[in-house]
Amino acid sequence: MSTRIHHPGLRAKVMSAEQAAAFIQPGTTVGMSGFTGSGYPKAVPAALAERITAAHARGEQFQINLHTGASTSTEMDGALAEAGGIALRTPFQSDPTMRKKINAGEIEYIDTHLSHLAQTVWNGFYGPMRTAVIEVSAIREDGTLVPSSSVGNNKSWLDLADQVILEVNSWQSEDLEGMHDVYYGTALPPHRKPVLVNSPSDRIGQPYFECDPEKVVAVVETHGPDRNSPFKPADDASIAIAQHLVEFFEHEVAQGRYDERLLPLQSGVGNIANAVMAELVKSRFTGLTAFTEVVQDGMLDALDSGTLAMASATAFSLSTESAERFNANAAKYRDKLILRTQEISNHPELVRRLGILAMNGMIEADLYGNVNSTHLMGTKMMNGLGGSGDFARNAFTSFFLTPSIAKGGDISCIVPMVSHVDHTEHDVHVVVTEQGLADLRGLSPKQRARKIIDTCAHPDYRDQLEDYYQRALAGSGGLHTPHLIGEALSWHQRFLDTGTMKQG
Ligand code: 0RQ
Repeated sequence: MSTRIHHPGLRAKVMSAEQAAAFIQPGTTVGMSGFTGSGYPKAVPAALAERITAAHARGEQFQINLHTGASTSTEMDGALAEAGGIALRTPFQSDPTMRKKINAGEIEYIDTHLSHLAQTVWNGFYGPMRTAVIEVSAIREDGTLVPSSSVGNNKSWLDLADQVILEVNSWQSEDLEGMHDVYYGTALPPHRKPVLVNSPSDRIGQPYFECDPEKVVAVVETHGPDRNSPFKPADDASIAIAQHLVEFFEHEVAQGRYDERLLPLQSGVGNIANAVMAELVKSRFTGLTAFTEVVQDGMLDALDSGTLAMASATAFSLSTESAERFNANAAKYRDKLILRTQEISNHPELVRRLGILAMNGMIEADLYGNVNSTHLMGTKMMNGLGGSGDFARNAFTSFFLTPSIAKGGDISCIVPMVSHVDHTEHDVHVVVTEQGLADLRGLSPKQRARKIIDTCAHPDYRDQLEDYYQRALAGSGGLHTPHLIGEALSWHQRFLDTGTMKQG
């Protein structure tokens, strides 16, 4: 038995994943750990998926509603979706099987701001939470829990659930202990108090989760890695986008709007986010901070080089190589990393106070700067908006980043009208593609359109956009935000009909 379970009463509850999964009942709501592929339970979801499959084979109904922090992995979201075990999923996923089932109408999916989910569950909108299944890296003698590689919504799920299943994962570094900051000061209105984080490095909570040992029905020992997506070298478009950003940072420093250490950075997940950190490492900037959701490979590199002095987040999302590097050196990062609950890592009050530079990926933007982060051709869910909205609305500067084209050039990521809106023009300050950076601050809608066409659109689509815009100026009902309403979504329809947005 693992030496990581120090509480005798909880040690007595160690059992197999199959035995633990038997506590989960059909039709109930389960809160599991997991955020961008880290800190999700490694064994119980698979055992539950098997149990569900067996129940379905006997002709019995068995589905659960599943809440997490954010995305998990094939072993969890993938296995449960494959088994047909999910009725409702929230707040974020990025699993191919689950995505397929959501888009086939088989799973109800509620795409919600990541900082909002805990309070909506506390408020009862999702009904009672029967079970929490939470990965931790150790159980202390007094029954408090050392979180693992993500904190996410675990504090709320542990508090809210009637019964708790713990997975103790010995793959997670023991040196994670001390890195977390679990805040117990959140309350519902009218009892809310200011959240007193005045700098990304401020600690306001405690390093452990509280959990009544009486509520724990099972403890499962595991030794399994996080999702650890393979490292992809940055492509040319990502590098160009990152270079535009670093140039812009220099410009803002020269204007006196950012100081030499810029402002705390938030950066989304993926290739572009890694490329931005890589360009910053090459730049003259040093001693920066991050107040973000996720620590990716690029941030770890930036911490190593001194480009970043510290980072506050709620989770890791590392490649296999970087996860190994982190696990071998975790103690070294303890005073440079803080992992908080996602209510706090993404807190609008803190994003506004700290003056965050928020950089997020997108699917498409339109002429006026409205942004679609989630829906392909307006109807197919990709992942979810995740934390992008938590940050964009309150950021000091809100950047949205994308290559100017997708699918080998058959899709323009700059379109007349976005086919779904996640971030309105009011929350989008700067749009960046590999073609250039459009600073939209202080511009009217028509000035924004001019800037976006000239700066961000791919040359293959620039004339087509210009043609639409000129005809909208001539034929629009109103000239505040000119549009040809019957034609505004025709680019998407053309792609669906012919496989390309290009006019014949
Ligand atoms: O599909 O792989 O089938 O070709 O969309 O596109 O270029 O690989 O982009 O991995 O950077 O993801 C917005 C999805 C971008 C991501 C999004 C197709 C394209 C490809 C992916 P294929 P790329 P990325 C912090 C903040 C929301 C959550 C967020 C995201 C696939 O950034 O999920 O910001 N953001 N969280 O071909 C149709 C277009 C398209 C398109 C690209 N215009 N139309 N398809 N694609 N543009 C993290 C968290 O909150 C957890």
